[in-house]
Amino acid sequence: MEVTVKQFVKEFKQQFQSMYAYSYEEGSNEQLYNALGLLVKNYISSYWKETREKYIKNSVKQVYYFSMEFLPGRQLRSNAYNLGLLDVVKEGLSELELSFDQLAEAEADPALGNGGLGRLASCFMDSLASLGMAGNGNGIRYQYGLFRQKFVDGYQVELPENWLRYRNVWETRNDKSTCMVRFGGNVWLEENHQGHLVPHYENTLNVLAVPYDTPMVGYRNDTVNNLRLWSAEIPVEEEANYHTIEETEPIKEITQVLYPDDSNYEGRLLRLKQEYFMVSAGVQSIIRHFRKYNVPRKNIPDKVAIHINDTHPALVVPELMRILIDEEHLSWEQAWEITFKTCSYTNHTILREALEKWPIDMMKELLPRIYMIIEEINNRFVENTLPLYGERITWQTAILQNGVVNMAHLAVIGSHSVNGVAKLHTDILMNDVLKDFFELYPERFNNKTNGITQRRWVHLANPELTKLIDEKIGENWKLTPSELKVFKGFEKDKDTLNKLTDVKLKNKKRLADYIKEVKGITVDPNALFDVQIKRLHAYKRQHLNLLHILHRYLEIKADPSADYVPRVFIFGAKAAPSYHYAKQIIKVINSLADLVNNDPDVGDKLKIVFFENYGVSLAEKIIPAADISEQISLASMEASGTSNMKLMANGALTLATLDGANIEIKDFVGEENLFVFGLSSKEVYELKANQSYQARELYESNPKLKNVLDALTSGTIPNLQDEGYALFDSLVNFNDEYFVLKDFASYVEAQNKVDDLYKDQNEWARKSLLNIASSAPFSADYTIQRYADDIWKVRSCVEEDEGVHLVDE
Ligand code: AZC
Repeated sequence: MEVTVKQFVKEFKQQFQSMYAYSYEEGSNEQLYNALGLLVKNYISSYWKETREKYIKNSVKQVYYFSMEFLPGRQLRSNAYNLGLLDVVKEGLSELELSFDQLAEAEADPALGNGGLGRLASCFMDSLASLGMAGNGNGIRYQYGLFRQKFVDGYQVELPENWLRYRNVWETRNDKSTCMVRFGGNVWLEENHQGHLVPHYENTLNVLAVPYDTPMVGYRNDTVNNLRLWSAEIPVEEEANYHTIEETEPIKEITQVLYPDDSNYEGRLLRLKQEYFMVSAGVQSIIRHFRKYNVPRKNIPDKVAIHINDTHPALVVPELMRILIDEEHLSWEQAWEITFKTCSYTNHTILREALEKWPIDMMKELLPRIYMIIEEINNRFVENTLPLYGERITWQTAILQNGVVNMAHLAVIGSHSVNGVAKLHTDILMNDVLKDFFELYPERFNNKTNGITQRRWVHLANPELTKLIDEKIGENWKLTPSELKVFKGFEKDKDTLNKLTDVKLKNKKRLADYIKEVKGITVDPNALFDVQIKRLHAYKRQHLNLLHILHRYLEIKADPSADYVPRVFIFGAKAAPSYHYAKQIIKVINSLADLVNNDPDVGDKLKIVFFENYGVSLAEKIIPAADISEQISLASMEASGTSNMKLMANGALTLATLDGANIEIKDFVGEENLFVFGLSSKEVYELKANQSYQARELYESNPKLKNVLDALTSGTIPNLQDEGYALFDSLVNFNDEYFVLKDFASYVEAQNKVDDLYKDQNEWARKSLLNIASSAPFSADYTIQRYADDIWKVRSCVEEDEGVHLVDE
């Protein structure tokens, strides 16, 4: 978009003054940021309006991505960038002696998700808009995001994340588009005069769903899509029925916090309420919008695709059925045909505890009409399946099983497409987790390997690298990511390799300064920066990393004068508040950090930095500075991973098990350009099947390993209560569920190879360059193109010469 610096400066001053009634020179960073954000939003608004009108005018098919989580990150920089205004804004502000970077830091980072799943949803929103496709997000406007993590004496403490404190300039409250969502009460069906069975409700809890819309700005293509987040309120006409603040709680709490405590019944009930609230409001507003198209209802699947992001929004299936039958008066068969063709589902995990199951009694009480519909879907499914496939398969795939509603089964049965998020993961779904369904519906299953938006994760997070690539191969790769492979041609070019090393060093210096500022730890930017950033979970094996660090520490202590490649181990990870073991791992790493970072024998040879409150903004600081990307989950457990892709795109070398998308990383960059170790998923399956694994035997037979494990309980690590014992017990006495000890030796061996390579900086830079140049297939633009072609059947609405242009992969 065209805005001159002069015009920007003038408009910014006016904007500030109109908001705060004094001059910008007196503004705080938060105020200046708010003014700037609103001004940028003003620039966006005309495109936002035009995009919406264009979609309606051309009767364009819309995708609705239903997700309980979105992790958009800060939006000022990326919005200005995608609009093509970033340089103008920076220049304008510097004329006013203001720093863009400083103002940008004042933006709250909306933590409306737990991790990979929510961030993927946001990368997808960016790609949908950048490809010019009509893609809408649908989710919840949690008043408090995921807890803010602090460490107190090395222990994780959770504080509320009040991200809306200073207002949110990007959102628009849209009172015109509210919906009513009903819970509980009694429902019965009665025939009306046209002979339709219609439901009657009494004593329901009625909740007003208020949408807050946020623009999703496409990259230089004038497209602005919508992310709609719902907030729960008391319906105005019912306000008089509420007499005390306490009475309003059941409504307000629905959108108060992300993932309320699910360790008790009340918490789980609230979660189910949230799911239905978001689903019902979303589906109602889709149907309302669909009417604008003036086409028959049977054509809904030609104009609407609803995507179910993990099982959390799976109630879309019965809710769409409810609306089509109860409100639109279609027959069951007509409604089912529409629903099934409209919905598609992505599975993001094989962890049993994450595959949602709701007690039938709870569902019946909270959502009586929805439960009736689920029961009918189940009955019809059983009726059709039993004669063809027999008892075993039918009962294993039924939706209602042993007193629970199996949400994955509901999602699969109600969707025309089911996908996993990396090749291995999809294979595991087909051959293990959902194998009976694969027998019933092989044609529904497909793989869509995850992706990331290079715009946020490379262009913006790593401007120096971006500049270097531009200098060498031109700027086409920004619009056509596959062009990045041209960069491979520079693998032997001394000048490029030196510059690449320089870029990395600069990024590491910046991170080192930040580490000093927030952690008070001095690290040497020339040391190897080894990064593991992701949720803390036993299957991701941060404790394998921990054991290796402890092993290193013991070696240094035994021989401080030997030649070591200096390393900084960097962690970022939140543990679920009720996940005790994960919190114990955090404590042990923090205590080990205290020991190592203050030991004069160790000095720069080894440092440990565990950042507090890992999230999108912190990731943007860490990733450009990483040398090694730790992707060390037990093979078969990590569905895909996405930090692996971001780190690769920023030139980190991957140290990986053959799990999730690591396998595809290896395939793209070549085995010689990363470090692979550990059991394969096949070996993991075999070990589990024949139950031959004896962790204690490994402990007793490998003296190095024994040494390390004993150090957990010997008092070597200061300031522990029972956390060292807890780790020891789980690994040795409770037979090490995630085969940490089994993979230890090959992990250490791989880590030694990492050191050897780092000594040859030229060779390191060459491999780093090859990783960058091979990362284009992980552009979310390609991933979204595949979803669009294979699942949603939607196309770009912009001219071929505008914005992102995918020729091939
Ligand atoms: C994650 C998977 O664990 C991760 O491997 C994958 O890359 C990511 O989804 C995106 O597909 N799953 C979650 O984050 N799940 C939840 C409930 O947060």
